[in-house]
Amino acid sequence: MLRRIALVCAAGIMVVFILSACGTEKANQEQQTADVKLIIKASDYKFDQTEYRVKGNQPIQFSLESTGNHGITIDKLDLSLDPTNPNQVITPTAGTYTFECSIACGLGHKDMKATLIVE
Ligand SMILES: [Cu+2]
Repeated sequence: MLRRIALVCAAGIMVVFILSACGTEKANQEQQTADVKLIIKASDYKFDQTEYRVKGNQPIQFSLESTGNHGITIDKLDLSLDPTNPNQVITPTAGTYTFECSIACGLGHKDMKATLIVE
């Protein structure tokens, strides 16, 4: 009887290990890097540029360097950055994408806007 309980426990522990291994793999995929990088700096209450330009149709690593709690979301590009997930690699298609801070960060929040131009 005791042996059976030990076996069931061991099986349960194995399942937990396998599940956590899957989670780690997913997290690693989100931490991709690319040769071409675009760093967007955010602070209270602005981005460091009003306009960012990149050449499209290549993998680009977008990095958010944020002083304070600010984020960027561009739905059309599936891009979503915030202080807990500051890096993402995407291959953007040409276009002009306006974005604003995606986190309600304070009084100047509504002024935090910029444009990404993908050539
Ligand atoms: Cu904000």
